[in-house]
Amino acid sequence: MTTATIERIETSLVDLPTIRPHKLSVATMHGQTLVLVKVFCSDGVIGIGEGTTIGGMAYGPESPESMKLAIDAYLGPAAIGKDATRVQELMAHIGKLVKVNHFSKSALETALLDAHGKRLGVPVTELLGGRRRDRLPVAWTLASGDTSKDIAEAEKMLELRRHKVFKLKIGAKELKTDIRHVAEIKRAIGDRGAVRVDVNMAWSETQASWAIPALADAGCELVEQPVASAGALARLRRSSPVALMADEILQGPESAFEIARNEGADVFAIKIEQSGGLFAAQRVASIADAAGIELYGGTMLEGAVSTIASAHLFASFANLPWGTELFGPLLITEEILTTPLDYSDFQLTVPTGPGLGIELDEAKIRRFTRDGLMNVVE
Ligand code: MUC
Ligand code: MG
Repeated sequence: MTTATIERIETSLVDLPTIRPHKLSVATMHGQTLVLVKVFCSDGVIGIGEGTTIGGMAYGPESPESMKLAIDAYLGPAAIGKDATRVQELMAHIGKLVKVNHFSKSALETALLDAHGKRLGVPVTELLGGRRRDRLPVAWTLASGDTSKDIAEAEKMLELRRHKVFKLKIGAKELKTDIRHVAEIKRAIGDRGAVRVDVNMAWSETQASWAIPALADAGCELVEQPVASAGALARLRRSSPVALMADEILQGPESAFEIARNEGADVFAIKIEQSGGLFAAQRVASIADAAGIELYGGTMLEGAVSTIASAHLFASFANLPWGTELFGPLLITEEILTTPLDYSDFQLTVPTGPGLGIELDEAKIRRFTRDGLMNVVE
């Protein structure tokens, strides 16, 4: 077995514009900030990782700035000098020193796995048990805030053969307005595509119990996180005519176990960042499998690095009946890789090279790095 220690960790914030405003019930995004993490090892191997969130602190407790600070001041120093070939052991050590901070841990763990895959000459999927599929179905989120613009966007995606599953962001408007919006889009798409919604916890239980059957009548096949409370989601599930998916309440293996125990969701939106990293997300998937809960590969609107880290994990899942929403890089105006990802025929190809199997366009990254600053921990 090769030996290598961690010598240096660099972090930077990369601010990238989005192709259009992206409207969720919690925030409207005009850009996305990637927290890029580079881990430099004593054997010359460099691993890259990424953290993102949505709308600053509107979605969850971590922001890009707080992730960078957590890595610079705590996770990074705890990793310096440690064995880079024992990723699980190192992340367990960091877990004792740093509570929660799931997104920051995911960014660092991704970089460690990328480095270790490069070191061993194998894709990250192989470090996670092995690949079961080479391509992943990818849904697209319609969130322009305007029904006719969303229909035009869906038509374009169908014509390009890039996406045929559409997730609609609702919850910011009146219930009836939102339901009309969903019905009009489904009517326009017909059998050419599927429609799902994500409410991002905006509704009360009584609002949701009225709206969910109406969404089902409109042709919506899945409702994601309609309410904030896990208990309310479990109660709604008992009479829901469509599948209900947990997202925000799914914060790693312990929460997954609680939701499963309470029969609180039909589907889990698994996210590597929200779970606390790829290994934690893998444990969430195992709990779901054991409980008969179906899987969906979620996103934190990640850039190419964390999107591909997620893709390596999702490619290893035994069951992935609801596909993925790994479209984050397509929402960003800039290509940050030397070789763009392959999105075609409604799917994303999982790279086959060592580690994540991708390479950053460093000149492009430098151009969008905030204040030209890169922090170094050594
Ligand atoms: C979420 O809540 O699922 C995923 C797609 C999208 O547009 O927002 C994200 C976050
Ligand atoms: Mg969601």
